[in-house]
Amino acid sequence: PFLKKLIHHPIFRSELAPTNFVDETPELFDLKAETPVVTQLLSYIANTTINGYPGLEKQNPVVLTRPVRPHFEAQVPHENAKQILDSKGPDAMINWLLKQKQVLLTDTTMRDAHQSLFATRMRTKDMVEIADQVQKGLPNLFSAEVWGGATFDVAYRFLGEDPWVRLQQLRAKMPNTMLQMLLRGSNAVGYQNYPDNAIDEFIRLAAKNGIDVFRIFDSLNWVPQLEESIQRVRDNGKVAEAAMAYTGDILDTNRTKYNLKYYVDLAQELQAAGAHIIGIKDMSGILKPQAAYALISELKNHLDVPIHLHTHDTTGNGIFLYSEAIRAGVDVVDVATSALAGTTSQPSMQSLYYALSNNQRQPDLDIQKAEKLDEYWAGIRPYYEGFGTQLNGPQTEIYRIEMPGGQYTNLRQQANAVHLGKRWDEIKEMYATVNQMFGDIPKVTPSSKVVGDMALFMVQNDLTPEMVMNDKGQLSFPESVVNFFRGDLGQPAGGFPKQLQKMILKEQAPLTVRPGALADPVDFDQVRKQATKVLGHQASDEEVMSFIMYPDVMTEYVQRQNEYGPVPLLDTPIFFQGMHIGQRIDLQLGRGKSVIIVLREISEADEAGQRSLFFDINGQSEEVIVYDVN
Ligand code: 3PY
Ligand code: ZN
Repeated sequence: PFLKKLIHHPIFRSELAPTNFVDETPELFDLKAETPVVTQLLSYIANTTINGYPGLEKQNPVVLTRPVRPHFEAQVPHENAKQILDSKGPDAMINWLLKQKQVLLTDTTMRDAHQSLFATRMRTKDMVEIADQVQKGLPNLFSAEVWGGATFDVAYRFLGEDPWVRLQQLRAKMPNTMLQMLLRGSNAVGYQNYPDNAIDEFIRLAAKNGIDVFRIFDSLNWVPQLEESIQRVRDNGKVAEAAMAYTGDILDTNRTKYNLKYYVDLAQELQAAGAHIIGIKDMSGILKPQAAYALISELKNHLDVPIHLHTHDTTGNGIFLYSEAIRAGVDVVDVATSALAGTTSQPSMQSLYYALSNNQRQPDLDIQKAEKLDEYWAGIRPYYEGFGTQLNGPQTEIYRIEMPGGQYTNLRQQANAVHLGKRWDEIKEMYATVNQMFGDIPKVTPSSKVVGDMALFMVQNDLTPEMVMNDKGQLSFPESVVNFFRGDLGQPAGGFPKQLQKMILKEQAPLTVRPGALADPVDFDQVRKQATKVLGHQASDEEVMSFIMYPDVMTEYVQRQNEYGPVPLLDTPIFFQGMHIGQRIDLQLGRGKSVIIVLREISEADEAGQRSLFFDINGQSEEVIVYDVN
């Protein structure tokens, strides 16, 4: 503790410590005065107060009060999807689902909604505080999508949180609801292919920590990339939902690559590969209502398994689309609570409920409870305003541009970062052009990133498709583009455009087989050794897995954690903004331990750019020194 106290002492940390600092600083020996955890958190708060949160425009902290949580009576145990899955297994649950007259709902509020509305920044604390009430208020949900996709790396990278802990906490609060995740097939929750033994271990751990339903997709709809995951999910006794990424327009007779037959054949292959459910993943919101009716009717005719439809409301027709899909017999649809619904997110749960009034498929939802829960989410939303999409309404050009809801904000941020914000309209058009150059591919993580990177690259360098095609080896293409053409993401339907592939790969030979089949298996023991060294304790299986997928992100995460302590304990406004002078917070450290922190004063910056922040910690004053980087 002495050493920890020493290295966290602000003066010692600021490198201004005189050589006799230890002798001259008796409070270092007063180990009871404060815990190192409080010192670490103070250092985080002080730094954020002065320097802001990366990626957020710095503004004076605004006081955002915590929204009131509704309080529902405990539910009597009753039959729902989770109860049947746990008591009788996946096949019985699927049979039950097929017999339901009502359409069932997946609530995406804690995953895709915030991924698509505010760059995946929702913090675990804001989820865990309401999770038990979500379960009590919405006991008939098919599932709650709470994990996977971009949430995994964003938790470590930007929120200083462990995504495994998020899953464990939600599982504990929602034992009677099926928890669902988005799994990128052989890319797991990363952006590249992993060896099969890594995928197997990832699925084992996700299942062990609480995932019931795995929605698995491949960004090129290449079935060999999905087979391993489907099988492993089955082996773990969980539900394998194989999703087809929807692209094109099945009713457009001028665009036949992705026609009705393409999807019916694909769905049948996935069913044969062991999928319990077929998902339709309309990640961009381009599935039109009549096309949905045709597609789902046809799938219902050809499949024995239920169909789960996912869309984004980017183009503004979400509820109409669902209405047609429900008329055609879709079994489950994805919705988000109203406060986090619409535009790039999913359609509103509450709106859909009313859209189906007097319809025999109206979901069994207690609308008043759903509306009460929504008040909580409406109170949470302003915490994340700074990460928003700046979209005020439907974007119908997306029907043509086919950009996923989750990518829209990200690519825009990327464009801003390279000073191309003003050329955003051009970038969107280029996105559609690049898709055609690449042979018309489904665009979803990570193939969407490849198309986005190329579009940015072309706009940035003022390139036309002709200039690219006539290149004499001068252009150095983005790495993701080269990897894609090498076959690192797998094989697209109809193959790669050969001439472009040759030009981009230059002398390299492309893969024609599944990358995972060639990759050396991961050596878990070796990764455990490295992870243990970085962590300073014996790495758990979950930590080993995270190091396999994100070695650099993990190393930085551990460093920040050592510096700033358990930042997930801080309320969200404090986490993103720091404190304002006079503010008082009651920090709950767990096990009934709480600390009252008051920020009294902030000094002007001295010549070295340092500012002192004067806090009261449970009535004792404490000074923290921070460099003002502004
Ligand atoms: C993800 O892979 O994160 C997605 O949400 C794809 O739509
Ligand atoms: Zn989505």
